[in-house]
Amino acid sequence: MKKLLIAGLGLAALMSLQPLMAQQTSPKEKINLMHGSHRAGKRMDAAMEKWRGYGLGQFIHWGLYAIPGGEWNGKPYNGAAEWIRSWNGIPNSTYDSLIYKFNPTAFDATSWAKSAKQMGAKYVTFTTKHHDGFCMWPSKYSKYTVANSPYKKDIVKAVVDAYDKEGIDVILYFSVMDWSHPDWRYDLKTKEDSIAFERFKKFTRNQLIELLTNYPKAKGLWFDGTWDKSWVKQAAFADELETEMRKLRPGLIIGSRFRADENGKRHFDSNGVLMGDYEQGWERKIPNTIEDVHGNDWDCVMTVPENQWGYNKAWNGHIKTTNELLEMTAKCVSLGGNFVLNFGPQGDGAIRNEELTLAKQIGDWMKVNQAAIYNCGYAAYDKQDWGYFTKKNDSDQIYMLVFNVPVSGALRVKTPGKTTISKAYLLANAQETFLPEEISSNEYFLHLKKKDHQQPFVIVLETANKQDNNGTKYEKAKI
Ligand code: 2OX
Repeated sequence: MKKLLIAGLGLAALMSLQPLMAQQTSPKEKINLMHGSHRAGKRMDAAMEKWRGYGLGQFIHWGLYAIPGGEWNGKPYNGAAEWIRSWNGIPNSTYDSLIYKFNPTAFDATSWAKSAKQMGAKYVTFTTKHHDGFCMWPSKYSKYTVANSPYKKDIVKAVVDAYDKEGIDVILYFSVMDWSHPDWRYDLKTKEDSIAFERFKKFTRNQLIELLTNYPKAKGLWFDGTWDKSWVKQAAFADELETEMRKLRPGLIIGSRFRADENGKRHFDSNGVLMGDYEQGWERKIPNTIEDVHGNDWDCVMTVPENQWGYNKAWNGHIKTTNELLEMTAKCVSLGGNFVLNFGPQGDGAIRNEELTLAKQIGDWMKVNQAAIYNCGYAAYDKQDWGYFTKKNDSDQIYMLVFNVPVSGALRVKTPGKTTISKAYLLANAQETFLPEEISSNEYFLHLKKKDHQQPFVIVLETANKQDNNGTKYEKAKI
């Protein structure tokens, strides 16, 4: 009997080891996960199709940190302006008393939304609560909110309503990490930490349900501050909360930064499958090839200076130009992603002139060339040095976004498979056509008449399917 029991235990132990051993010998073997990804492949519902077609978005970082604007008592803080509370040069309570100075007399959500619309942004991601914990809406779960500032009014509501009115979708940014909450922990080392963090989890859940309930027009949530061990350990809780939020708001869009699986894997679960609706790892960086995005949806969030999200008076170092930002937009769309440009409004609520000018210039280009950005994605044409190809979703229309004109004035195009070019013309002026010179099988030159261009431009390619012919004049060399 005892022997049998031991043998049984041995077998059970062996069986419980099996998945691990299987994984070691064959990494493709799927592990059973309780809190991994809930889906394989892209979401294909209307809300996500719309998100996929946005192309260009706006990010706004606005909170108490905009008041000091990257300096304290005349001393510059060298980190990102929105991180100034973490600087040991300022006591936390001194920073938190900025709430009494929050009275943005120049704040006008409608003028922000009009500027975003003019730029061509199809969505905005707005900081409802950054790491400092200050809530831009009158949360009933916190005293550290706009309601207790001299301004008093609900900023999130003003932003959601104004952007919605302009036809721009709103995504709510929410930092799980909350420096001002007494129950926030970076890790759970003691029993007290765990008890405090249980309260913090309830608070986080309450705030998220509150946001989704108060602002039903918001299309999604953009999570941040989810990298600390304390939160990474909450796989079951976060999974349940995600399910609850999705039930409350069908179609809700959540990125890959919200939760970890039970092994602490973030963004991609232990089987390498994306968690959430799109990959949220492209912060201030852009993928180089289509392989880098693993067939997933994604967006790239980008700052104008190197790493400043909240308002910083001193924009040091390289400031990205309009053409650079347009090129980033083109590159992102060509690899199936959206490009989201960050704005950091001032403490008084006005957007700085440099940003307004960028928005205007991007918008001027978008007005002429938007067809190559909206509802476009990966074209599956070989990348060429002159720029980027995009393809209209659910159509064969191809766009060539030209950023670098070669000295020869000849733009190389390699068409895939049986595709031929039937028509090529300038998007800005359809009368300006190109006669493609066929230089090889599936390979063409488009010869530009003009080589000096101040701005990137777009050429539209209409394509057709090649008839099967027997043999070709372009024989490959036998080697
Ligand atoms: C970077 C290194 C270590 C710990 C945290 C960061 N971090 C935090 N980087 N970016 C952030 C926040 N995400 C951006 C979208 C901003 O909100 C920035 O403050």
